[in-house]
Amino acid sequence: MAELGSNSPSIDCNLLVAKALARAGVDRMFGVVGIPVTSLANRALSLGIRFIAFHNEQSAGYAASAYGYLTGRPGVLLTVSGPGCVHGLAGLSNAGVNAWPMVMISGSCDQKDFGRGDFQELDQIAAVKPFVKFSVKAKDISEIPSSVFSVLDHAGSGRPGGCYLDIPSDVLHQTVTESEANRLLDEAESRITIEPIKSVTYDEIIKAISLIRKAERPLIVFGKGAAIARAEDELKCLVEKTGIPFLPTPMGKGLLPDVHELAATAARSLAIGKCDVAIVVGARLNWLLHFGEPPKWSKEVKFILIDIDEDEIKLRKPELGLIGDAKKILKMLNKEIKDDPFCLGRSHPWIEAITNKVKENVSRMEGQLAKDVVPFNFLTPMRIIRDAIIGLGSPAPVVVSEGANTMDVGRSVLVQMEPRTRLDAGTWGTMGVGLGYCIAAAVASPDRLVVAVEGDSGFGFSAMEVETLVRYQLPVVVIVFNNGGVYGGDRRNPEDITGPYKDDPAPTSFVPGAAYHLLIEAFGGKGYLVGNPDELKSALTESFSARKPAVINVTIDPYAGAESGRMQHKN
Ligand SMILES: Cc1ncc(C[n+]2csc(CCOP(=O)(O)OP(=O)(O)O)c2C)c(N)n1
Ligand SMILES: *[C@@H]1O[C@H](CO)[C@@H](O)[C@H](O)[C@H]1NC(C)=O
Ligand SMILES: CC(=O)N[C@H]1CO[C@H](CO)[C@@H](O)[C@@H]1O
Ligand SMILES: [Mg+2]
Repeated sequence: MAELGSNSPSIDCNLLVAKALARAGVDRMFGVVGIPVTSLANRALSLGIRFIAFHNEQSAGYAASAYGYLTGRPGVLLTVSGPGCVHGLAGLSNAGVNAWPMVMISGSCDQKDFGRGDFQELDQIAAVKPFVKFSVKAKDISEIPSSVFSVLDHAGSGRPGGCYLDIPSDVLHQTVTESEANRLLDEAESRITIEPIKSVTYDEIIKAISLIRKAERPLIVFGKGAAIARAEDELKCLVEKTGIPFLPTPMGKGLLPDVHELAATAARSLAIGKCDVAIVVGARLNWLLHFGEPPKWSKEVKFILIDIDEDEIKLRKPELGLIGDAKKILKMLNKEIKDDPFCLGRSHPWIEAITNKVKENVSRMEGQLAKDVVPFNFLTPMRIIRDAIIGLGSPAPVVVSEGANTMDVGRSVLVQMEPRTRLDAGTWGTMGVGLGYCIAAAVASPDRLVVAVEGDSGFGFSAMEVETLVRYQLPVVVIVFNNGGVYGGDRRNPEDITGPYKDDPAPTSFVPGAAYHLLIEAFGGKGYLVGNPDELKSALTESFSARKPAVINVTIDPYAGAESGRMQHKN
């Protein structure tokens, strides 16, 4: 409250939140405005924080999580109370499960009316609980600066994840004198809350090196934890010093170029099935890596796990766990290896086996890719897209991908040359991340084009955000693999379908021939409809050089793929 006679003018809480965010280094926000957060968005804008306004908090939340991943600093989502907060949980949970730094800020109902059925009333602190590392409610304007700094600190420290800040609408309406605001901001800024990251000991490094030296068939595996630690230079150094082949997880792709001579991606089954020591950097031994267990992995394999999270090490019980920042640990390893050089070399039987397998797989794949199949299967258009992307050179575009067949085929065919240039359905296999990720990537890396390769079902989850692309004129080209539904056409045996609704469309089917390219034209973007190689090539050439929002609707044979993509055993 501005005191009578005080010569310090007062500022409102919206401005104080914006000031705290700006001081803490926040430069972008994603969200949907409404009661009680519209002024907050405008205050942030006026302080130089770009506010990207979405249609749905779910997409905005996915954008905030990916922005956190791409920049290494928490992405911020702003939502209204009640349903806005609930929609935002999608992004918050996505941040948690992928270990990306993100903060959701939601307005909430008036504190004195809580429990009486106030407008958009929800116990938001309880709602976010399963999805966050840390949450705080600012019960008074004086708590704003410290709350803002602490949610951001928690989101980014240790294993990154989602955090939540709740600001009741009555607090948003409070004011404070400018001098008091500055005092609170200074105090919050000076309070260091980040817990120091543990560092590994020299003995642990020596133990790791001795395990690696004794290995006959070593393998380096890395994931998006290594990507967020920006460990690419250290990984390159380790791989090249030791001559050990490497296998990235889907989003680890690009930390080292896919075309590197020690890339074992095309010999994945052999590499994980036969390796005796696996150095796993910033990747969890979860379902994506078959839990590190037989039959995919050998019974004898010894894991050296490098992870920021002690709990991850406790859970997996590796031969050796190195807890800490991947970049720092790899630096230490590389330093000791330098004084003690060893390198497998190309004629080492393990390297030869991997290299031969890679050649075999690649030439089989290239044989299939070389054919022009029309109506399109998945491979022909994917090859054309791959070549168009390679043709762009550096800086490479960010590739966003979701879908079942479309994402699986894209992961094998598209080539990643630079770190953090692939965003896909991630640890949860989440559909609906597409447009949010596109927008985050365009905003995080303005020099890069963004190319999304999406199944028609995957695309549909967030398709309305094509308007957001047009509104902000973002350089995003969305390519929709249109096979008429989830996994494509109706594959059911007609005899199995009975009952009063047997004539309904299959649960996997969408309207055949959906004109997705017209969707973006409704907002003034550019749409293309393509059904053969020449049409696709010309649409890619034109849209890649225009660097304007576009949707390319690619007609795919509805029976080209497989149900559940590569996860049929689980469906
Ligand atoms: C949030 C969410 N809902 C549902 C699913 C189940 N699901 C897996 S893939 C998929 C869509 C596959 O169809 P499409 O994107 O068209 O890819 P296609 O196989 O046809 O190329 C769905 C709905 C999911 N993974 N995530
Ligand atoms: C062949 O290569 C692709 C990627 O290029 C990979 O996904 C697949 O697992 C490889 N096959 C084997 C048997 O390793
Ligand atoms: C409007 C239009 O021509 N839509 C096409 C989009 O893709 C579908 C399905 O693959 C085609 O059948 C349609 O003709
Ligand atoms: Mg589909």
